[in-house]
Amino acid sequence: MEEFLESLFVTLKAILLLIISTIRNLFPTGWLPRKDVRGQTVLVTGAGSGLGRLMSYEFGKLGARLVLWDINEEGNKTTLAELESRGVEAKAYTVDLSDYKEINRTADLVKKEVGKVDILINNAGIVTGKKLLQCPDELMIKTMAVNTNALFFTTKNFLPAMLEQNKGHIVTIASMAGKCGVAGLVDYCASKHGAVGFNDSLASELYSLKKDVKTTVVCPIYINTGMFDGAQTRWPTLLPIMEPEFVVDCIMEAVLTDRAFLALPKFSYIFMALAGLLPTEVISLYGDHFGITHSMDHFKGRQSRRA
Ligand SMILES: NC(=O)c1ccc[n+]([C@@H]2O[C@H](COP(=O)([O-])OP(=O)(O)OC[C@H]3O[C@@H](n4cnc5c(N)ncnc54)[C@H](O)[C@@H]3O)[C@@H](O)[C@H]2O)c1
Ligand SMILES: *[C@@H]1O[C@H](CO)[C@@H](O)[C@H](O)[C@H]1NC(C)=O
Ligand SMILES: *[C@@H]1O[C@H](CO)[C@@H](O)[C@H](O)[C@H]1NC(C)=O
Ligand SMILES: CC(=O)N[C@H]1CO[C@H](CO)[C@@H](O)[C@@H]1O
Repeated sequence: MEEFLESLFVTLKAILLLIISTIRNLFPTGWLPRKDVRGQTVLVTGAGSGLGRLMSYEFGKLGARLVLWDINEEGNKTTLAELESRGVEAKAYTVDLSDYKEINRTADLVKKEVGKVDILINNAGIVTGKKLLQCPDELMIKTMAVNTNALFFTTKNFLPAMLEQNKGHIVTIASMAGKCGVAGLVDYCASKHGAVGFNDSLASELYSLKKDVKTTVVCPIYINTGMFDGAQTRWPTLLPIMEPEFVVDCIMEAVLTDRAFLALPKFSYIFMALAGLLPTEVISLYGDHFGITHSMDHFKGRQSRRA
């Protein structure tokens, strides 16, 4: 009897949560209250370009203090100069995220010079864009180091203070490549699946610790930042190459409303639901049909720096 009642109670609670999260996922969420980040410290990796730079600007507008990490010194300077011209408090560090010792050294510097971090945004990422047999060993190892392993070490450094104050947020910019496989993206997909797995386990650990540290994982398809130049889909109306400003708006909304998972565009939710049900042959058929299988055939990658 006790077992039955307890299961019934959990099921009712589950149904309620399901309704809430469906509403959050499928409807515009502009009405949800957003958290206040004024005076909070936000660390963004890969802040010297693309999404990282735009997210830094957005957090700056909201009154946060920024810590910018990038391997690219020039990019770091541009983001920093722009923030400073807007009167935002910011500090930039040059760091190679593929070197975990360097992550530790830089994290120690940040703790000394800036203090604790309230929101950690693991955003930096790289892509090789070559098929398995053409992909140089060193580049594959580097992809895993930057896109997956770095998550361990940045988080290990900044999570303890969050746990201590029972408040904080770890954001992981993964990709839809963390939810499916694409020809020409072997190392990238493996690394982004790693990032998604990292998010899930971390969230589970935080849940079991009953700590109020939030996690958000973001899984977009192609974005027009330059990183994936040359990649294309067959029907851009259904699967568009998204503009970075749009993606960053959605990410800001997700982070500020403590949403655990964001997939972009919305069509991706349907894809994921179907992918969980359909056999591989059917998925491959549709992958071909929508041009996903060949989306990397004309990949050029970053040729020039763009915001
Ligand atoms: N552009 C897309 O189509 C797309 C799609 C889905 C997910 N994403 C993900 O979004 C994130 C941001 O991508 P973006 O499009 O803004 O790319 P981007 O190339 O514009 O920015 C990535 C930044 O990371 C930095 N970086 C690279 N290696 C580094 C290292 N070893 N150490 C420190 N910094 C390093 C780069 O210098 C660059 O400033 C990445 O994780 C990417 O995988 C991008
Ligand atoms: C890096 O820092 C983390 C967190 O403080 C620590 O657990 C880890 O042992 C450090 N690794 C190295 C090589 O210093
Ligand atoms: C990330 O973790 C949260 C919490 O467990 C989960 O709700 C979310 O679905 C996870 N994201 C992905 C992409 O699996
Ligand atoms: C060390 C490094 O490259 N980071 C630089 C980022 O830009 C600022 C401002 O120009 C420099 O002071 C940092 O040294």
